[in-house]
Amino acid sequence: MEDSLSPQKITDGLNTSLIGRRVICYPSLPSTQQTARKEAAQGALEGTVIIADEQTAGHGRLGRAWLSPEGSVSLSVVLYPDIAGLPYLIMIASLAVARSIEAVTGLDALLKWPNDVLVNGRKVAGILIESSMGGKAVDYAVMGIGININVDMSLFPEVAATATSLSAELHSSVSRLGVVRRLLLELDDLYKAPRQAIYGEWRSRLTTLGRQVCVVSGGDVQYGRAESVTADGSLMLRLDDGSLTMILAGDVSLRDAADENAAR
Ligand code: BT5
Repeated sequence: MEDSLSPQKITDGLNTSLIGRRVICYPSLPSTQQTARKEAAQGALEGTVIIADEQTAGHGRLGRAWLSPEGSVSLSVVLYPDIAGLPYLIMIASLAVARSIEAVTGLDALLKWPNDVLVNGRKVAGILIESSMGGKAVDYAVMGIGININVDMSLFPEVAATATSLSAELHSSVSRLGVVRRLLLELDDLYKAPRQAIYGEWRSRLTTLGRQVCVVSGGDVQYGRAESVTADGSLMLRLDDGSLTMILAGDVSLRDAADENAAR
């Protein structure tokens, strides 16, 4: 029997200072991002969390679809960071997801730059940071997190080869409530942590560094070695001609160069 989520069950005894001060649960939404953005535009309390049991129009970057069937968790958090804090949101979200997966399931979670969380080499969670700017200040940011928990991703041909879920990796069902509660705790902890520490932990968990990768941006493909990441979250790619180029997270896909060559 699928464990149900409610604001009361999620927040009961949860000692967070900011994240989850208000939690709103929906059985189904087009996208929690959309609802959270609306809340933020109306000045919602910082740390407000919008959660849906399923999304009918979940999305990733560049308008890509994000599958969020029943058994997954989709949530968005309303935040009002300063502008210097924006690049850290992707790091905070990724680390919080990885730490929560490890704490609740014991599975190892690795990060693939810029925004994937992997278990045994497959994508188990995705993160989307959206923000609204008013001149040089941040009006609001919305941190979206989708985690495949008790879902059979092999039923979805478009991602069957690359996606997994916690239940598939663990061979048993996982408490969605447990994952959500732990996630809010980790987010609360990381949102207050020194930025240098966040950057250091994020970098150390990136499975991407040192690998030959292929960066796809629009129709453009670049091959190189993922050398490092900067504190603003950009990837430094050493191209085959020896030059170093900086790649911003927003508009690229990253693939293993070996897989890409095999597919050609
Ligand atoms: C992401 O985008 O990975 C960000 C996903 C963010 C989803 C959350 S859920 C809560 C909030 N509400 C939303 O509407 N969105 C956020 P991107 O890097 O663009 O990756 C998208 C790609 O991941 C797709 O093109 C598929 O290949 C793959 N994909 C789609 N659904 C998946 C799933 N459930 N599990 C694993 N891979 C998936």
